[in-house]
Parts: sequence; C-alpha cells; structure tokens
Amino acid sequence: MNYITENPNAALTDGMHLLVDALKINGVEAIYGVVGIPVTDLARYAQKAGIRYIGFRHEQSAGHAAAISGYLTKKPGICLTVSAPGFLNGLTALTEATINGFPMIQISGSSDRNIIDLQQGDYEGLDQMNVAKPFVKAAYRINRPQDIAIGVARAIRAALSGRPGGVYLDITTAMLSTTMDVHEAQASLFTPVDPIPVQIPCSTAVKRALKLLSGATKPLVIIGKGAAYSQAEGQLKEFIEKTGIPFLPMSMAKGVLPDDHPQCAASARSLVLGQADVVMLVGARLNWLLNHGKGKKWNPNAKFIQLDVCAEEMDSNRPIEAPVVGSICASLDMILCKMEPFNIRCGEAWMKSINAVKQANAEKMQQKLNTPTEPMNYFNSLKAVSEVLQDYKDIYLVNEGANALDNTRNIVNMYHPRLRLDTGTWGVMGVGMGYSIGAAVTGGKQVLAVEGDSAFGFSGMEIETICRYRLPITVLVLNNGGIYRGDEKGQGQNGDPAPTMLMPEARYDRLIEAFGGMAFHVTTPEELKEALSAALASKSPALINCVIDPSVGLESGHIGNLNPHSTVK
Ligand code: OXT
Ligand code: ADP
Ligand code: MG
Repeated sequence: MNYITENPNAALTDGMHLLVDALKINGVEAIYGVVGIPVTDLARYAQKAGIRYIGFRHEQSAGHAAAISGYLTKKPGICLTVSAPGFLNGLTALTEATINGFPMIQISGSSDRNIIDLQQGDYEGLDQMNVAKPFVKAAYRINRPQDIAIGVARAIRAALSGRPGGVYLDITTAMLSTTMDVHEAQASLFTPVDPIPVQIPCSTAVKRALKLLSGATKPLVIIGKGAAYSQAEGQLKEFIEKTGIPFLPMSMAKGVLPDDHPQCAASARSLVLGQADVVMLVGARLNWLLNHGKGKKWNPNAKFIQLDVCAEEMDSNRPIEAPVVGSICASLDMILCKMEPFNIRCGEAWMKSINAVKQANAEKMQQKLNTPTEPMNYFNSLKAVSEVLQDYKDIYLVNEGANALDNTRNIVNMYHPRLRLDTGTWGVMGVGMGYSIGAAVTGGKQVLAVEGDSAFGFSGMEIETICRYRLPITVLVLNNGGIYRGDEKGQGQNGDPAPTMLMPEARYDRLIEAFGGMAFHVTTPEELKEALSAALASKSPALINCVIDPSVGLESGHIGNLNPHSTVK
C-alpha cells in the first residue's frame, strides 16, 4: 500500500513517505536497522507499508543481516542507520559486503549539510557520503524528494550489476521532510529494468579455456562463493559430472555441490593445489585464501582458467592463461554447449591419487573425531554436532571464530548451496548474529550458528533481537575461554589476564535466559547432542554454552602462518 492509496485526499507527500514507496515498489521486503533521529518515522512508515522492519542493538549486526540477505537473494539487502555514529557503525558491514561481493544498500539519515560543510558543529554531523566513498562500490546522496526514484534505482543497479557490492545512500533530514505534489511524486516512481544484465562471454575466450582444459592431465575446478551467489549449481553439476574433473570448494561454496560428492577434493586440498596442471576458477579470486595462486602450495607450472564477471580480476595476482569474463551461469552454459569437440575427460589416475589422499585424511580425521577427551575438544564436540545435523541438512550454518571456524568447516559437511555462511574474504569476527538473523528472516529456514566464544562476543547482544522476533536460531558457543585458547598466563606485573584470555568459566547460556530463550550448558558430547537436538527441534531461540578444553586451540586456527613471528610460513 503506498501513500496515495492510504491517504486518498492528500495533496502532498514528503521525502520520507516517498522513499518508503520507492523501496516498496522495488520489492524490498525487509529493512535491518537501528532507529533514531532522523529515521525513526521512516521505519514506522515502512512497517505500516508492509515492509518488515528488524530492529537491532547495533548497526554492524543490522548491516551484516542486510549483506547476507543480499547474498542469499540476489536483491540488495537494506540497512537503515541514523546519522554519524550509527552510520559509522554500519560502515564496517557495508565495507565487508563490498569486499565479499554481496549486494547491499546502507540508507542513512544525515544532518544539515549547510552546518556540516562549514563545520559548525551539527547534531551528529559528519560528511557521511564522502567518508563512505573509499569503502563502497558507490555512494549517492538524495537532496530532493523528486530525486528519490532515481536515487534508489542508481543504488540498486550499483549494488547488483557487475561484481555486486555495498552502496551508500545518504538521505538528508531536510529531504525527508520536504514535501511535493503527491501525484507527481507517485508518477516519478519506477523499478529499474534488468538490474543484473547477463554478461555473455566471448566465444573465443570459452574455446581458449576448453582447449587448455582438454590438454590437462590433472585438471581441477575451484568453486568460490561467486558461483554460490550466481546460483550456478545446476550448470556446475552438469560440467563436473560430464568431465569427471575433481572440484575444491572454497569455504562458503561448500554445498554448491555436496561435500560427499565423489569428485569433491576438499579433504585432499594440498594435493590438488600442489599438483593440478590446469585450474579452473569459478567465482573464486586468487587472494590470500588461495595463497595468491603462487608459492609452495601450488604447482609452479599450473595454468589458470578464470570465470568471473569482473574483467580487472584477471591477472590480479598471477597471469591467467584463459580468462572468461562474463556471468558465471552464462559462461558455464556456453562451456557446456561448446565442450563436446574438445573431449574433456579427467583421467582415472588423477582421481585415483586424490581418492587415496582423501581416504588417508578421512582416516586421520576419524581417529581425531572418535577420541574421547575431558573436557571436550573441537573434534569430539563437532562430531556430535555433525551427527545431529544429519537430520537437519537443509538449515543455515553460520560459523565464525578461528579454531571454531576452521574445524567446523572441515568436520561439518554441507549438502546444499548457500547454507554455509561464514567470515568470508576478510576473516571478520562479528558477522555471527547478523548473518543468523538475516538468514532466518530472508530464507525462512532455521539457523545453527557455531561460534567461538570470542567471535560470539562481537555481536552477542543481538541475542535479545533473536528472542524479540522469536527467530528459529540456535547459537552454539564453543567456549574455550579465549581467543584461540584460554590457558595463557598474563605476562604483566599486575596479574592482568593474557591478551588472548576471556573468562573460561563464562556462562553464555545465562545471557539468553535473560530474554526468555532456551539455555543449555554442556560438558560432554552426549549432553551436547541432547541439547542441540532439543534446541533445533524447538525451532525457537536457544543458546548452548559448550565447554571446550582451554588448551586445545591453535594460535589463529589454520592461518597461524600469517602471524608476524610465526615459524610456520
Ligand atoms: O590436504 P592437507 O593435508 O593440507 O589437509 C587439509 C585438508 O585436505 C584437510 N581436510 C580434511 N581432512 C579430512 N576430512 C575432512 N572433511 C577434511 N576437510 C579438509 O584438512 C587440512 C586443512 O584443510 P583446509 O582447512 O581446507 O585447508 P587450509 O590449509 O586450512 O585452508 C586454508 C584457508 C585459508 C583457505 C582456510 O584455512 C580458510 O578458509 N581459513 C579462513 C581463516 C579465517 O578467516 N579465520 C578467521 C580470522 S582468524 C583471526 O583473525 C581472529 N581474530 C582477530 C579479529 C578478527 N578476525 N576480526 C575482528 C573484527 N577483530 C579481530 C579474532 C579475535 S579469530 C578471532 C577470535 C578467535 O577466538 P574464538 O573464541 O572466536 O575462536 P577459537 O579459535 O575457537 O577460540
Ligand atoms: P571465494 O572467497 O569463495 O574464493 P571470492 O569472493 O574470492 O570467492 O570470489 C568471488 C568472485 O565471484 C568475485 O571475483 C566476483 O567478481 C565473482 N562473481 C560474483 N558474482 C558473479 C556472477 N554472477 N558472475 C560471474 N562472477 C561473479
Ligand atoms: Mg575461543
């Protein structure tokens, strides 16, 4: 329902109502934010107009919720913030969305331009648009209500087209209260046509890639979260199964094809990176997560094919022998269509050597999973989690921490696309509750968030948000009492705890009790299984405090080599 239908006799509307109408006709279903001057009424009007408003305790979590909603739906997630401090609180998430390639729009109220520009000390005064610019894909300001429709359309296009990303949309207090003729206002509204234009790759580029692949003896496909975002699972399945080529999923791409697929090489990672002679990247960048495509992890003679919508990504870290610039689905469609004459078929010997390593690593892993310890460690606790999840293969798994992240990624298999939501390209802590809330609201499925105790602390107050909206989210805090581990002794003279220390005896379960959610405190795998089963069956807010041995975590998890004084480079 828009302003005219709701107020048939009104001659005028204003910026605030018109913005709600513009969001509504552009299909915005939810806004994630924190209200205050000057956007409180905006949230009220949006709610009244049928847009779901989810109010958070901190803008960063609201931003993460919007970002993940964008990733899951290919529609920009919307975050609403107040001026200056609220804007800045949301900016980390907006930047994170840009780095990850998730479409998101942060709409922020801003104070009086005349006072800000002369630095005369306005209430929450900050030159927000210019502050945002270096961190986002695009930043726009709407100064007049008659520009709202265009401003929103520009924000949507910028967020969605090419490589998706974060867009900042500045709305001034003055604009929100400026009136205009209601009929002219309604007539200005529109929805942008084809905001994600399909980019068809050049057929020469596709043939070049197929020729390279046809000469490979040890081919490898690396599937990244760009492929997950593109919803390319159908084409990828066909390509992988027709060619017999092994695939390595990046963290958030786990489940694009199921982890138990016979061609999945996740548990033979070092082998495939070290030996593959032709590597086809599908929506994955050669950034730090792939050692920039060089160094001792990689076969120095490997040649690369890269499928990406972003032309300047090619050669960003090393030469790409066969760049295929285009939308992933369109590129894979063309590859499937043109591949027959190239007769691409992965040799048996390559798959056999991969299978041998997979089996050896699986046996090593089984041994760790099956070794009981007291207190629990990451392996026996996550084995319990993985067993319970066999009955919940279709729920979101949000995951952050260091050891809590790396071990969950390797122990808990994913079976469906876009269900694993984690720290992503930046390795950032604090996404946990925002992602959980955004996924639950957007996807309508229940969520399990597996959190390190430090990671949880970054957004823990959103437990109240989860309880307020009665969302089906279970938070499992793997509590080892610290960042990486919880047994370090402080080295100062005054008895202060070590920099990595948190409180090992902390009872995170008591937090959720304060808001009426289900609380569990567990110390054995059996208790964990029971608690997790009950929590997931309830489909209501729950938190499990799971006591992990403080001495078992690795410094920085699997990326300890990145520490300046690490000896494992
Ligand atoms: O082939 P090989 O032999 O090599 O074996 C590999 C696989 O084949 C094999 N494997 C398997 N074997 C058997 N079975 C299965 N299923 C299987 N699967 C795999 O296992 C090995 C390893 O495989 P993997 O993991 O795939 O490979 P590898 O080499 O590890 O992969 C490399 C990476 C880089 C791709 C991968 O590790 C990865 O994706 N890593 C992401 C790392 C990351 O982003 N970490 C988060 C950041 S850490 C740090 O920065 C933290 N901070 C600082 C901070 C941050 N981040 N943000 C902000 C805002 N402020 C501060 C903080 C505060 S973490 C952190 C909190 C930590 O404390 P918590 O309490 O929260 O957490 P705990 O650590 O639990 O205490
Ligand atoms: P991962 O961390 O899983 O390796 P990255 O975020 O590094 O994945 O890479 C994702 C890549 O996917 C980005 O380079 C981005 O440009 C690309 N991408 C995203 N959406 C599409 C799309 N629809 N078509 C083609 N490429 C895409
Ligand atoms: Mg910890």
